[in-house]
Amino acid sequence: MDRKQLSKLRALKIELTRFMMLYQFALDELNTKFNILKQEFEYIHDYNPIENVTSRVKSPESILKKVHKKGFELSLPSIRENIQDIAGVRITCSFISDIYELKKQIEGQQDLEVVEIKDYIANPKPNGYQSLHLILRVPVSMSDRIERVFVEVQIRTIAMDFWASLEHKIYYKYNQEVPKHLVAELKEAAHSAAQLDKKMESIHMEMNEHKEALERKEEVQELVINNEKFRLPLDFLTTTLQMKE
Ligand code: 0O2
Repeated sequence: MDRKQLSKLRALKIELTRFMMLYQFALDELNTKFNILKQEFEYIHDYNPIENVTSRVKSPESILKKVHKKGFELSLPSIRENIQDIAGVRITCSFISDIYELKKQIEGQQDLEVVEIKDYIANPKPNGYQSLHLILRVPVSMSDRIERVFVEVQIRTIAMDFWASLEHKIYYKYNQEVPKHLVAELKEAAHSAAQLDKKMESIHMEMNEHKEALERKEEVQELVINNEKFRLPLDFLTTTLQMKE
């Protein structure tokens, strides 16, 4: 290899590294955002809808595989535009309602652009796969410009995640040709996971209602003044008793 070719290769390596770095920066931005959301929500509502967050940048091999599979042009601009899950975040929540609460919070972030939403919870895939996918454009501030980078965010319950990771392992173990009986069993398992999610959600809601009722009860105090019974909020009593004459 002559010097000219070598320096061309070096330039290509730098370009590719910079390309991949952008996706890691976008993930860093999002991870910070989710961390803030998590802590703020916990502080205000004494509750946290996010159980766990993981992220990854797709390997160059997987990117190339996808480019060939989908028949896209093999160039950086084409990859940047067409492969929208090079950077991926996976979030698990305890309850389905948490997933939609989180979606609302993401949509409310001024600097994030929600490009596409795929709701595989409302419309599960034929194999039973359930998850909420958001394709976002995340602004990344570089020294000389702002890049808007695609990131795929998958939000699902712990039960959905349990199912998806086993299904993924089976799919690869059988080299994508899963025996029919396993396909059927997986579908049944997906149904059971969905039932479990529904049950947990209803228990969670009942617990919340009970908690709210308890709080309401605690807030009201009965007071007898001149043989007359008053039911007064605790707040009112506290502030009244603290009033100076
Ligand atoms: P990996 O290794 O997780 O990144 P496409 O992205 O074009 O192949 P589509 O329809 O555009 O497919 O996107 P979709 O359906 O939103 O799926 C993208 C990702 O969702 C997949 O990425 C998986 O991570 C996950 N996913 C989708 N369907 C299934 C499924 O049936 N089972 C499991 N376990 N995961 C699924 P990758 O690139 O395929 O894989």
